[in-house]
Amino acid sequence: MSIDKAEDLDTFMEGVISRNPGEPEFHQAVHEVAMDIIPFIADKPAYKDMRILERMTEPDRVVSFRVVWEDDQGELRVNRGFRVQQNNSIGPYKGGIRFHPSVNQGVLKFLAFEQVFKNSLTGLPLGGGKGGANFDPKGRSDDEVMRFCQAFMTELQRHIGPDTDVPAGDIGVGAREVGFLFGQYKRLVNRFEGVLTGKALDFGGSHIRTEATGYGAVYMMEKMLSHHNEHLEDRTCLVSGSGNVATYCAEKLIENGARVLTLSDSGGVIYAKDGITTEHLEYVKELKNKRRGRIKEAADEFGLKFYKGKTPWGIAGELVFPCATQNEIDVKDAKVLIKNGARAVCEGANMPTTPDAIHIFSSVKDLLHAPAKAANAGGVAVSGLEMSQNSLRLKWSETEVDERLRQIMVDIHDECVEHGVQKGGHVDYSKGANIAGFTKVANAMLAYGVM
Ligand code: NDP
Ligand code: 2IT
Repeated sequence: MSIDKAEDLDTFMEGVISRNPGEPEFHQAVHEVAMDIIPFIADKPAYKDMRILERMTEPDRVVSFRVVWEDDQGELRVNRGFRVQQNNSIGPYKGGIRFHPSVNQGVLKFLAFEQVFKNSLTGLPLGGGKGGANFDPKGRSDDEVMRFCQAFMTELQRHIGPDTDVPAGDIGVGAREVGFLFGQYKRLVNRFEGVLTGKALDFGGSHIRTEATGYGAVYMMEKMLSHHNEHLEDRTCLVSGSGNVATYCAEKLIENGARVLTLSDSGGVIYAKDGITTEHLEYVKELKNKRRGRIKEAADEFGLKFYKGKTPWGIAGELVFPCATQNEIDVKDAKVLIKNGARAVCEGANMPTTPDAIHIFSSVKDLLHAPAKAANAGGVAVSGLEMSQNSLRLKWSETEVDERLRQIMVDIHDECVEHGVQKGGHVDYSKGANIAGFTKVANAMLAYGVM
């Protein structure tokens, strides 16, 4: 498809949709970017003539493979694994691995596409990719998860490497899975190298990587508020999810004197009127990472309210942190959040807000909204710092990594302001993030010529 009429978003999207049938999440992610980039490049012929945006929507390659493993009953199981290598113009492909039954090629293509812009925003030399499998770790024993991870890596290893493609965790992939994946890679290639991030501290991991996405989202919120002469202290917060991003987001909020009212999982939401405490949070971490239980058990343990099958969005709170999954806030949720006095939304999860809900948020004057590619970039940023430490064969202190993370989030905030400030001073953080993320990758692609 030609984008001679690059101004025409509809024409551009028709092409994307026809080339990528049956991948609605990918269409959604591309549309959110194209909306800002097509007007931006309208008077920049170099980007238009070299078809930069068109090329960015086409992954460098998509690898799909069979994963066969044996369950505890001795039955053979067959899953499908993927790695989407989206763009390596500014560094090796970099992005997480997701294990969840909803994983398919379209979901991973949306995540890989987003990752390119996010990684560019970090200011580090990181390209974008994403991988995963339609494997459901829920209810599986440690041995089953190990056999699955080993089978998955046996194929994946031929496509990755510390200067080629560096995976990490995402939904369903945490410290346990990264350990199994890294061990199998090391065994197969007979080299100890920084091919995965999110490793444990004992074998090449970085301080603060576990905490980084959640902490980073709070640093972003803190900076958005201070930019508007406000602060975090005493604000009520709604956090969804109870995994890696949600728990460390809640931890940093509590440390800053904010009141976290909720945590959730796919079974429902817990509500603590006086705020989730550090004791509650330590229990939830142990529950989720060791016992692999459900969030309802935390409500039972501490006498908190539990709303089965509900999300946090019906509860009144000022600062909103969706930290579970894509499209978890819809129009109805957005309207209720606004009616209940939401002041700011900071996206810990990837693409957690539906396009219509984003429209509702942006129709509210002064509502602050940090999009995922800016707000949750702290995780991959510290992954980038883990890669640097692995290359140097050094380990930086907790304080040093945390300081670097904080500075990266402040820089991302300021880039969003630079490219997203509107007449009257309102900041369109999504526009700012899209343009800032696009420009670096696009300039590198221009430098390389036709490929
Ligand atoms: P985890 O697997 O640690 O936790 C995921 C949490 O989200 C769980 O509480 C899970 O509940 C809930 N959840 C997942 N899918 C659904 C669903 N379909 N409906 C309702 N709840 C759901 O994952 P992470 O915390 O790592 O990831 C959360 C989000 O943050 C994802 O969007 C991920 O892409 C994004 N992200 C993660 C980064 C990281 O460093 N880990 C970095 C940047 C973004 P249940 O157990 O019931 O499924
Ligand atoms: O969505 C994400 O940024 C991640 N899952 C983390 C990626 C990484 O390489 O650390």
